[in-house]
Amino acid sequence: MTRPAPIYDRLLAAHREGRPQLFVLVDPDKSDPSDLPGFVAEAQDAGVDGFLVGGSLALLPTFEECLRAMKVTARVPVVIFPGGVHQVSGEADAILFLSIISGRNPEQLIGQHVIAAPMVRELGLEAISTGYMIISSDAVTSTEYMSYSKPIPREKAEIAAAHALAAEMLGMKLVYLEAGSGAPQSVPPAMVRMVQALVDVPVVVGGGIRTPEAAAEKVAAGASIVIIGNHFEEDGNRAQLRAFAEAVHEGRTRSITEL
Ligand code: 1GP
Repeated sequence: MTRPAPIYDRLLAAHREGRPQLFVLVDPDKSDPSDLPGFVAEAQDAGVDGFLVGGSLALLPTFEECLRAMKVTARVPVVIFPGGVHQVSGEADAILFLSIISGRNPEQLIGQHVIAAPMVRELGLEAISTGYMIISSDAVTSTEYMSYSKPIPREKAEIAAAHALAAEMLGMKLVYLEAGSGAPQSVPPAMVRMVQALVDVPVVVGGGIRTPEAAAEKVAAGASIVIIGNHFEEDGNRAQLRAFAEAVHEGRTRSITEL
């Protein structure tokens, strides 16, 4: 039986229609739940297309509280970006069912998923199967350290492309290129370009993106969804939400040489 997948259908429609999306990552450890309804309203008014919620650690027991707070004002999808099975909740619209395919750690490839799957089904949560690849940066990121997963070297675009192809052949619905939260270097556009040229599923790119130009560069290279986390954790940067949304939405129409 095919289960309804409204959030994935929405992402896929945007991908097929050439409408790149900006998603903002909310880390519950760095967020005050009372601030979230206002932040969500501000971000979506600025053109943000959706939110991811999660993080590698859970220092505070506020995960579900954050989800509930976001749903007060959210008109766009609120999707769990799980750091582990402790971040499964029926309060979200969907969950990225992430398999860290760049690594060879069986727990991150299938083990945690076996534990989470019955819970996800019971909660009626839409699971979006995602081939998640960690791409090396200049620093060891939390994602890499916490997952015991080796990253793909950033200059080896063809290795990332082969992983993406395998993920699609295995039936995964998204391919996610992750430089790591706060990474000093984001995913190279040449890698995004090679990956998206090989697969039909939407390509998600995140980690270390700090300027509208960098976001537009990922889209011009073929990213369908760009994720920004750290940058908007500083209140002073929120005024840039609209500039980022516009850069992503218009990124396809620009040539990379203009950036
Ligand atoms: C999501 O981990 C990223 O893919 C977010 O990275 O916090 O560096 O934007 P930043």
